[in-house]
Amino acid sequence: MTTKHIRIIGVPIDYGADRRGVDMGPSAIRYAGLHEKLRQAGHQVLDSGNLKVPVPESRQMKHPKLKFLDEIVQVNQVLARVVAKSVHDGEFPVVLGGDHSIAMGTIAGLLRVRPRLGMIWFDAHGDFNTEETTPSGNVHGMPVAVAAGLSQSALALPFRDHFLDPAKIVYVGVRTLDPDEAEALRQSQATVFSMHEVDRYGMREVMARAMDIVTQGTDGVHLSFDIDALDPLFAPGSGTPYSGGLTDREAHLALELLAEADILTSMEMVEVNPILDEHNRTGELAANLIASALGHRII
Ligand code: B3U
Ligand code: MN
Ligand code: MN
Repeated sequence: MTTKHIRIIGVPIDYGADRRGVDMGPSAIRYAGLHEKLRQAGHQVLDSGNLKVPVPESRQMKHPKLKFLDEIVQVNQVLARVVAKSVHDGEFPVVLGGDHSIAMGTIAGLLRVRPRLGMIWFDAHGDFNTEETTPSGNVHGMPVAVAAGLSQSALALPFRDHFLDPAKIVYVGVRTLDPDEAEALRQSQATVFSMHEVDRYGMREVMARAMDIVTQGTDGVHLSFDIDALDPLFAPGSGTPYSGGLTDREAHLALELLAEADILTSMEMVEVNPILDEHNRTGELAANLIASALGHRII
């Protein structure tokens, strides 16, 4: 794979999720040796540290249908600027979450430089709810709907200058959707490779089809990886575990195939929760998966 100038950006935020803990994700992934692994894979690595995020205990939750709206929008506006600058400078941003609400800022920043972006979204969930369909009010269940222009709320206001074309979005590993969220996804042009397709066709075929879609008429490919795409057996440190997920081997293969094709231009790793983890097992898995996506091979 081509040598990349990787820019690591930590976003220690957990306002988008119901459980505390994913704010410690960036530390857990760095502690697992991310920098060394990426340097071993032949890349240059620079780290911007973490964005400033206020502590939840110092804030009051105001909007029950969009919990911590103001804080989330504020952090994502900064993130969008940092990501856009990184891409503009020719770097490959690796954003470490944090909960999945940070994808709003990451994608908004990417779209400023790559308006025809394609995206692969690994997740147990669809994250395609809006303020109308959300059962929880948790914003980490909404970032794809915001990016695709479906949200009409204050959450989407700052990110309305560019939208991600739903036809350029591919999901992998989905296995739970809320009823209205599923209907919205059916109505959209996004492609969903649920666990059914992974089981039926195998990861190699699913990734071949996914890569075909996200490289058609696009000017970059973003990988957004929610660690709960993996089965909780392999990734216990995740706030919203759902059984029947990917094995560690399937996940590594998927990311190695992406590395081999060398089509990625940015990535993010989210929802690692060290409080629920076992001796940073999930943090290490997350670091190893990032390394796989960026060309790390044992031989
Ligand atoms: N769809 C549910 C659950 C959920 C979405 N993303 C996560 N959980 N991590 C919701 O709350 O929107
Ligand atoms: Mn998610
Ligand atoms: Mn998820």
